[in-house]
Amino acid sequence: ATAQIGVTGLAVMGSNLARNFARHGHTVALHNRTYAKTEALVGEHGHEGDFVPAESAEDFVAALQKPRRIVIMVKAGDPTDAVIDEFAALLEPGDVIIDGGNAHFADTRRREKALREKGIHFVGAGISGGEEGALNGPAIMPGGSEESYKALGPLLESIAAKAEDGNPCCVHVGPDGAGHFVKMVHNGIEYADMQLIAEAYDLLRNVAGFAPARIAETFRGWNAGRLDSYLIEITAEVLAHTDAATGRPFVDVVADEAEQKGTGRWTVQTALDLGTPVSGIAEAVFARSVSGHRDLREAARELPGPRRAALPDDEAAAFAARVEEALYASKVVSYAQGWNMISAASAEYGWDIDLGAMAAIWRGGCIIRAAFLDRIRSAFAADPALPTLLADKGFAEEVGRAQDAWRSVVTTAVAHGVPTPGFSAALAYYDALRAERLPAALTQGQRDFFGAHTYRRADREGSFHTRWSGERDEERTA
Ligand code: NBP
Repeated sequence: ATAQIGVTGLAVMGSNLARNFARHGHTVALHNRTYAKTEALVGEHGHEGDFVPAESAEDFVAALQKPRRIVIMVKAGDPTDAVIDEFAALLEPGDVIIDGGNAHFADTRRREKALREKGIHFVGAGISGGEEGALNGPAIMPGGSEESYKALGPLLESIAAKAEDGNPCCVHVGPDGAGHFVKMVHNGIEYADMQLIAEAYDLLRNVAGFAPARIAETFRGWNAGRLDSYLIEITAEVLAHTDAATGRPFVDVVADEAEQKGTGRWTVQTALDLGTPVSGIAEAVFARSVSGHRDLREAARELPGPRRAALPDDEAAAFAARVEEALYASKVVSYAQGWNMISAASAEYGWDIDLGAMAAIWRGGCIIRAAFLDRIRSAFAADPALPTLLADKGFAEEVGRAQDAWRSVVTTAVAHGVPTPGFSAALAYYDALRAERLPAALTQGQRDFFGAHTYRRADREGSFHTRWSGERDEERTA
């Protein structure tokens, strides 16, 4: 046995990860259900490093040094279960199975428990960065036991992206499903980021009246400042692109119906179960969903509303600067919500996740990589128990300074009939957190009225009910 690691499932992600391991000097055993893919990989890229192609699962396992480390990169869901079962039968206690696919964290918890009973370590590893990241350095979020990380950490860290300070974008997140959980929230935050950027574009197009090429320039400018990030950078590229067939801006020839593969939806479903408000992510998921309802949009096309008229040129540039502030403030809110969700899950499942470390490993390799994440890392370094990012002194000051512009942008959007669910929901969350009193008191009164659900009083302890249908006197119920 010569291989330090094995990869099974050699579609685009698995092939690229295998090549990444090999390029870093590891001997990599290769396996795929359809052997032709294994042969093709060795044929095309065999010169990049030491590969041990195996036709059968048995040969693959035999090629691996102990403890055996097998990365599974097959389709999420049933195929992953089938492949786990196939290999678990061939492994010994102490061996490690890594699922690098996009599994739901609840599946990872189930699989980890089943394999732990056999003495096999199961590591659900979130891998972000797409095909390019898999080959040149992804952000890696492995869950599982401490012991499994000892056997695996150095290998994963060697192929992970490196942040600007040289540290690998890979850290042991926590037990069982913790890795896939944070990967899911990463994707949810990615949805929110993309929605906020889309709203900024819509405002620059339909309120400021900028053409796509000018918006691309605006985003390039923003990318040199505090919004510096992969997503802003590629936004400028997409907006600057011209469709070869028509000569029109590319963004104008693409159907305006956004699709999704499901991790945003999982994030929102899970947030509902955990009781953590991630309104930025939810609005982003719903905005994609609204865009896809061609039937509803056709039926409502003629409804009255303001005509979209561009601002005069001298006002447009000042408006664009305010959009940058609104985008930044809304982004801080959606990250605050995402971190709040990770913190809640960590407490719920006993994962003990280092919140600052998540920001540190997302600085490189992954889709939400951004200079901004270093600020989040420092915020948690200064106060590991920070209840919300909005309470960090630096973020509080910045968002405070942006809030006039933020309110003005949302007001302008409403007046012009441009939908900004992300900007608006973020502002509503900010105002809800800072409110001295919320109308939730009235909600409690209504609940007590129709359902005797009781309420607590602000001025004394206990649970109370008002006899609404009688004398309206109050009784203490607990
Ligand atoms: P796919 O998700 O398209 O899966 C194709 C692979 O699964 C092939 O190797 C195929 O083998 C194998 N497979 C299937 Br399908 N059913 C199988 C079964 N019953 N038994 C054994 N093997 C089976 O590949 P991918 O796009 O490379 O993604 C791999 C994983 O990584 C997925 O979970 C995906 O969600 C995740 N991911 C993808 C990206 C991305 O950017 N694409 C990013 C991050 C994570 P065959 O060759 O014999 O058909």
